[in-house]
Amino acid sequence: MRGGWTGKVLRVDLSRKKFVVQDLDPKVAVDFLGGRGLAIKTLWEELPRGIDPLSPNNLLIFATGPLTGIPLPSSGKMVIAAKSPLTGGYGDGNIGTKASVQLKKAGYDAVIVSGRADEPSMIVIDDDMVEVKPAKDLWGLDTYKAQDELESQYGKNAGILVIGPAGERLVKISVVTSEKGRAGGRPGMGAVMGSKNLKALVIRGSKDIPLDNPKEVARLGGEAYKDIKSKENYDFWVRQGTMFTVEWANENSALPTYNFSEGVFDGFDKIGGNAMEKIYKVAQKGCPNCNMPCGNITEIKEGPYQGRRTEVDYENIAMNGSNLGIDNMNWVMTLNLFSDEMGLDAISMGSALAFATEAVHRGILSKDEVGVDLEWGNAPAMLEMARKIANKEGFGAVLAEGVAYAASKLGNGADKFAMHVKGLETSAYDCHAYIGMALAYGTSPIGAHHKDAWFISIEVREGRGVASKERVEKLIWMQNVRGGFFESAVACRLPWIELGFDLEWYTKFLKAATGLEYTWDDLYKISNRVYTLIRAFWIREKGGWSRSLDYPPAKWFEEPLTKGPLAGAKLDRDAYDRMLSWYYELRGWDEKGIPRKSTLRSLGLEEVIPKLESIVSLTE
Ligand code: PTT
Ligand code: SF4
Repeated sequence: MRGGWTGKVLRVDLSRKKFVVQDLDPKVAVDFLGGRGLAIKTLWEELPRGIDPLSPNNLLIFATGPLTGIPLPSSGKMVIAAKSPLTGGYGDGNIGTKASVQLKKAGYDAVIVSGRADEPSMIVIDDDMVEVKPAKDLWGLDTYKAQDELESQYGKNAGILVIGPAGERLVKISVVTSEKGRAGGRPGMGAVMGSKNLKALVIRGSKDIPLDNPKEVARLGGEAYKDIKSKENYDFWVRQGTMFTVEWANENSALPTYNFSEGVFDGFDKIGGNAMEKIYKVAQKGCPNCNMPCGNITEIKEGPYQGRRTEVDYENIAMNGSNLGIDNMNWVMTLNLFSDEMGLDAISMGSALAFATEAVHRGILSKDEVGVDLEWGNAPAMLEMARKIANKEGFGAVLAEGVAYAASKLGNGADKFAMHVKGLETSAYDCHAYIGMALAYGTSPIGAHHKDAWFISIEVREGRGVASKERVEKLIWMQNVRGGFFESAVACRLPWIELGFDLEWYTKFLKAATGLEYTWDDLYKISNRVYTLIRAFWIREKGGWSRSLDYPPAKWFEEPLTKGPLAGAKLDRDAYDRMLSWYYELRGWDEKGIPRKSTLRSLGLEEVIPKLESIVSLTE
């Protein structure tokens, strides 16, 4: 390998406290790039079918890609992947952290963790020295305290990944965190880490990342950073980051409100980007190698966390603000900080709290049963309920399994307002009026996450309510760029999305780093390969497939918006079904959503055919 990749993968077996360094198969690198691609290839090949995701058999993968860590824009990201305990399918998340850069500098493209330590432990990687160390003193600490403790031992430049008490207790909506305010792995990656008795990874590297043409990387990097800074929207982006989306979503009737019952919220401006910037923001933070930092550090001015600082993003604020009927920003920030400290996914936590509140309103659940006065807007009660989730206490233990499980426990039609796809809670875009975004959630390869396709942006720009094949083609293009390319090359997608940084830069970056001349057609093929292999993994783990697994929540079809300019809007089932059929056709999957043999062959995945054929019948 000429550069970009280090060509090495570190394997750590926690059960035996042993590690081994393996070569990265160059063909896998070229055909799957890294990150999500490498993760799904590994999980498909190595994970025994049907394993319990919280058993030592699961593999927890921390994977970079050929662009990660090198001095090019926003390259400080990492993918964390495993079989998900929340969904039972493929799960991953993307985190911006020094750990990604340090890992490459230590000489590894990925760390693959197997087994389970017999006591709370951490993995310390110092270039070629790898140790599994006891971490009893860290166990039980929240993620902020654990981060502080590890920084004091290993220095501020060390890459640190930690779980909080939620991950330790195997709460299925828990994430892996870094640097107080970065979080990744929504589909329960924190619980997988907890199940391995692994509190933290500490990574320090001192090597040069191999590059095919270092001079060209430096030249391109210089130009690209300049280009990003010259973009029209740059200043506003750095001031507000993702937080401007609160106002934007409200204006477009997409701000999740009262458990996604409405798309507009009366108090939106109190929790929006403008209020954040003027009243609460005190500092700015970014991921490594990024010159458009979007981390908004804010200060909580009242309530139990008065004086504390927290990093806010749109998703967290919408899910724990309007979606819970809370318009007091101090309390929304409090919930945000709580989720970070505990290592709970802020999106799923907001969804679980909203689900329980709606269940109380519908008379399916009583306040006595939950032991908390759950009411829209009652922020202290929401915080109390969140505590119960993190501690798996009372009804909190049910919500800790995710809203799909909670709905199955409650029965009485609760599944109609459990806002998830495939078990992963929907992120913060109401889809009553956005059929394309609903399809993006429905077909996202990890469950209802916007990361693969923020399709609502196209619907707002080019018109709502269009259920055409062209739109589905665009959706697949978007998924391939975001969920295929960015998740596998592993770089932040926001320069492209938010500032219009041209995609053509990335083929140049790849050439300078790896020496390989990828075209965008090559990269789309890699994305198709990754998506199709992920689909094969789901089918294998679920023992079959049904179209219903690719459907958004029933509420959006059945209960129209009642407020705002789009009152009356709801999704149309026939139109959704048509779009889903086009989606399958364009991906080369059959009418049930199962990849065709011809597709598997054309993507170089023929070895998948016999395995899948032993589970479902495949069409040519
Ligand atoms: C991501 C999801 C998101 S997406 C947000 S806010 W967003 C939530 N953040 C959480 C958080 O914070 N704390 C917490 N306890 N839970 C949280 N859950 C939610 O997790 C994030 C940025 C953002 S901010 C986005 S859109 C972009 N996401 C990228 C992506 O997915 N891929 C990629 N190549 N580049 C991306 N760039 C942007 O990164 P998940 P981060 Mg996150 C505190 O992890 O599992 O992917 O879910 O990673 O470092 O915090 O950066 O409005
Ligand atoms: Fe990180 Fe934001 Fe920069 Fe992306 S734009 S690399 S999320 S700071």
